[in-house]
Amino acid sequence: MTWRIRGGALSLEAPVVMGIVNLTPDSFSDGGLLGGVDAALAHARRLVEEGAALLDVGGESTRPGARPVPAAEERARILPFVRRAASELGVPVSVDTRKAEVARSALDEGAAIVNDVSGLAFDARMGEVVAAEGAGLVLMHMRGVPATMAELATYSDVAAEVAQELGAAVDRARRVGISDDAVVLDPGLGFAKTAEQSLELLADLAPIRALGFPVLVGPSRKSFLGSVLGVPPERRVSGTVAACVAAYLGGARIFRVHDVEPVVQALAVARAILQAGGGEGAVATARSGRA
Ligand code: HH2
Repeated sequence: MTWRIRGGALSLEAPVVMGIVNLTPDSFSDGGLLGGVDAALAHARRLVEEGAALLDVGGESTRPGARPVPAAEERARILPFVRRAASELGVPVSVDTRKAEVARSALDEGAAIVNDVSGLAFDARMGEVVAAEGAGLVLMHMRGVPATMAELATYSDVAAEVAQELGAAVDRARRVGISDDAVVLDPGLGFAKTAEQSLELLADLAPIRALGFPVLVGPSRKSFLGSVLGVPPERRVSGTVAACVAAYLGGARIFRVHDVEPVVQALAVARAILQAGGGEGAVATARSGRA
């Protein structure tokens, strides 16, 4: 089980934690916390020491109602970091962007993965950039854009409809020649989903897994955890850990989080328990009713 990314492949035998580096002034939980490139690199280095096997760098907040950022500004925010992170930190760098020209510049600077929260629906040229560069690709599910997505959270069966719409994103990727082994799917927790719908998706990843791609989840500090816990983002670490473990038991392989060490430790213990009980995958298979 591997994920083909630019310049190599990443093993997904064990759960993979992707550490978040937000170079934005306005992200919902950590906006503006990282100052210059040196501070961002020090933060990223700590995430790698804590066990992040990947880093995901973003220069545009996608929280509900966030202000869109022009491509030139997004590039200026992330490129100096991408350049140094890709050469100095020893783990693949993913760029969290919906814009083809930002993705292309980041890949030129050494990034290996494009994390497109629009699932190739925002920028018609994005797929060609990913295909031409042989980058890994995260196709996340959302509807609309951050300004409108909250109004689009209407589903009769959220797990089935998200899987169907991710299937359409896979078709977009295939049409431009992106190979299946470069693709990872993400239900898009909190994106055009109510808190209940995000919880429902975590409870039932089987329809998405049935598409046949590795699954990534991004529950980190999100408001659906706040709706359960009644605490602000910085106090949602334990909730994030619980969501990651639940998703792992449901078959997810990659976990996009701010708080790397607690998630790495929790997943290592969950994996050890699964192995002690007869092998990884046993719980996910039993829960999906296909045992
Ligand atoms: N969530 C956020 C941003 N990018 N990418 C993927 N693949 N999956 C996610 O769930 C996801 C994502 C939102 O979180 P964050 O980066 O912390 O906040 P902001 O968008 O405000 O920068």
